[in-house]
Amino acid sequence: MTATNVPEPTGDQRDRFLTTAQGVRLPDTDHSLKAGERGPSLLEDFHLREKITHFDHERIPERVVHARGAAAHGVFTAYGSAASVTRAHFLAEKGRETPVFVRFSTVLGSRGSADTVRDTRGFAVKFYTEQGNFDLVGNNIPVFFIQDGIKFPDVIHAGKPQPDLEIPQAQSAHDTFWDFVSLHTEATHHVMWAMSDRGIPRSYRTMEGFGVHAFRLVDAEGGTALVKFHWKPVAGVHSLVWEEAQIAAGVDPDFHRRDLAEAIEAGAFPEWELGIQVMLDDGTDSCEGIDLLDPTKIVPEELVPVQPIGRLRLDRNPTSYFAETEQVAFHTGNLVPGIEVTNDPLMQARLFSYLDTQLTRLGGPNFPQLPINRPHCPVNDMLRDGMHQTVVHTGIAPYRPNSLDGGAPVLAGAQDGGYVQTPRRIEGNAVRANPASFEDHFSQPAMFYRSLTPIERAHLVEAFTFELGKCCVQAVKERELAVLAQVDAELCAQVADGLGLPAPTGQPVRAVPISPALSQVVTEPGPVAGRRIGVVADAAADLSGITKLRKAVQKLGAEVLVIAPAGGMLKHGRSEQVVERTLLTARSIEFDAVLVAGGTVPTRDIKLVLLLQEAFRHLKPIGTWGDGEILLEAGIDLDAPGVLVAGAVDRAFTDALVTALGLHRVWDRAELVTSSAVPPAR
Ligand code: HDE
Repeated sequence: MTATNVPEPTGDQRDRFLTTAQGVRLPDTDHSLKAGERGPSLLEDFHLREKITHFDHERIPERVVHARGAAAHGVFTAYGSAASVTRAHFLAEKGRETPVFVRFSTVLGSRGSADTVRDTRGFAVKFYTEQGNFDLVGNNIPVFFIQDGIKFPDVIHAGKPQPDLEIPQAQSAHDTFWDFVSLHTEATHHVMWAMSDRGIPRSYRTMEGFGVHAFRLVDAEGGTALVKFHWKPVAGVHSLVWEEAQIAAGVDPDFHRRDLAEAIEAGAFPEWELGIQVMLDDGTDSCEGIDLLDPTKIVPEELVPVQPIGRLRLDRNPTSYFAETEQVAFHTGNLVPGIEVTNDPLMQARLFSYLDTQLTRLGGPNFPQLPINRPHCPVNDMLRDGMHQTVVHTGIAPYRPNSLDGGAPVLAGAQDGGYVQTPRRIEGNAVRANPASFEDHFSQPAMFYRSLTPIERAHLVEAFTFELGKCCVQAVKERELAVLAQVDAELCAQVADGLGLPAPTGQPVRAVPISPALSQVVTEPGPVAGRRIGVVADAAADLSGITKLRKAVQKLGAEVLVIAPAGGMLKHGRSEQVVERTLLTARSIEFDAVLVAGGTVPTRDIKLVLLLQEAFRHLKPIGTWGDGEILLEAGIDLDAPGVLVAGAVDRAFTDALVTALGLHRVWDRAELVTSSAVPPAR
């Protein structure tokens, strides 16, 4: 019951009677009230007017950035290892479980845009802690385009579709974006990440997340440390290849959204470890010469290791996209005792923006009362009235001090869990200026490029060449080449080659330390939980072999999906298989590996050829048991790396498959299929 003593609406569409919003039961919702069967509609039809009026206002403004998103509920469990640096209960208390809601997003596209475009991804986590909500509103890229929040409208206006025709949608491959970033060279580091494989993640489940800014953590004794937050996916860090991303944008624009929901549905709960890099808070706001207030810089993990402090698990899909994923309102200013901000000028502007944006997006100041935004601890503010106020407050003195409500509510000092800011000395002249330490825009981009493996560098070169190749203004291309010439001569030369332009000579960064943690290519196989293996079969195929394979990989959390020429069931002897996909409904992008079941009758069906050839080009494990004839027919070289051929589904076959899946891609095949030259290893 609420304070007005009426039942809370259940919102359950399965309740028995259809009613109006006023609770009046309805006998008919299919015909408007008319003056006679063939007559005009009557204005007095309150049901018609209510239904249409509400429909007219069903949409709310989409987010100005990060409009396209997908979310899930979960739980965060603290390891307790953060107790030495923070008094925040949800991080410090070993084993404490905190409910969370996590929303992933792209930045540039509209709400209906495709998931797999090349872009930065948002990674926003709302922790409903017992001390109030803490929001870690991060990205999958650890640096940002700008050093000062006042430039945010500029970079976003440049990246969004161009204002004359509103194209291209959800793309940075156009003149205005490259015009801006080539002039605004502090963007270079972020651009390098976006052009790398990080710009096209395989799945939200295989993305790292970063808090980007340095935060100040405060321990129980008031001691402080500067930290950077990292989310490390348990499934490993993996990306799509560019052609897959492009195919998915057309074939399945919901690729990431579907993947997240289906993994949770299947019980393969996505998990991340939360880690922190802990740096001394010695008054310099820097670490080994790296300015911690500059959000275009990282602190290499080799310099300051990431220490794990807890684990996030997503285990429940939203039940209402609108009520939860759309209405959730993150705010960088949602902080709890033990977590404070720094002077990073990007972070400072964000502290204003996130509250402000909700006023128009969610229609007024009471959005924290929406169920998805409500803290899971008692709230007793003195905020009153406003549009969509849903709390019926009691008491008569919403002010302090008061005597009429007995002086309540009282204030909480630090000992009572109050958010008491650590005193921080701030002085200086009011200036519009950056510190000199913000001026180096090229060393870390060079470190990033040179820390990648040859195939990752080839992908990055191809991405730059693609994006600049989509620009029409010659001067823009030339200016970006001049920027790349300041980073790395090889990178600049290769992109210039692809564009058919001369490579300018700049002053490329000389020696930089390499950070192997920046590469995604793994040499040891990782977990395969949540991976999908497509198995092509027909009625003549060895169906019991499929069952064997399924049993072997299911133990590890991977899934087998049977693909056949037509839907229904496959039957062979006493074996049966349900057809989960047909050659018409399946596309290679859905699978991490594609196999052909032994005995399947060779066919030249172009859809099968395409399926196998795409999987081959996208460096996925491919295989068959039996004579391999069907792969040969599709033009697959049986001796190429990552092509598994065996007599039957046995232990050696499934082991080889699991190892190949665990390495994510058959990198050794890259040289056979990549369109741009793979630069030599350094
Ligand atoms: Fe955001 N950002 N941002 N941002 N941001 C928004 O807030 C903004 C920045 C990030 O799933 C908006 O509620 C400014 C950095 C994510 O709901 C808005 C600046 C990082 C999300 C906004 C930044 C982010 C947002 C749009 C520069 C990574 C999606 C709707 C000072 C660390 C959250 C909304 C969700 C959303 C403003 C820079 C991440 C307009 C002014 C840096 C993940 O308030």
